Amino acid sequence: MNNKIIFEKIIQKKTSKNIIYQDKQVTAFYDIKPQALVHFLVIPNIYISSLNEITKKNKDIVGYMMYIAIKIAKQLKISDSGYRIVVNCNKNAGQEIKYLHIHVLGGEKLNNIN
Ligand code: IU
Repeated sequence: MNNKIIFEKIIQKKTSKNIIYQDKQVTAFYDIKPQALVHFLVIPNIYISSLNEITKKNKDIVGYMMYIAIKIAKQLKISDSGYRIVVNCNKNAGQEIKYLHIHVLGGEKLNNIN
């Protein structure tokens, strides 16, 4: 099964029991291999392969994904202590899943990346 299909199955609630939030536009779920105490992903329900496929027409989904990511961070009570949002785009950034996703990491002190 390719990676795109795995994320589509998560949206259809056929594989993951880790869904945190879902509405008409986005789905959020806990990462299967967490890189921090709290690590979840937010994805659009409509397939977009990477940031490079964001256009004038579909750009609003990125803001909405961020909005939901922040809202969940607050609900999970990681917002006051702080969290990090990461979006990998293509191979130099290590994007493994060719389905646009926002990583949200927190719940503990994260290593500096810059
Ligand atoms: P990346 O930015 O494409 O490298 O991140 C992909 C993430 O998707 C990575 O952190 C995986 O652990 C995560 N993931 C998942 O949560 N559930 C899955 O079924 C698969 C990957 I495959």
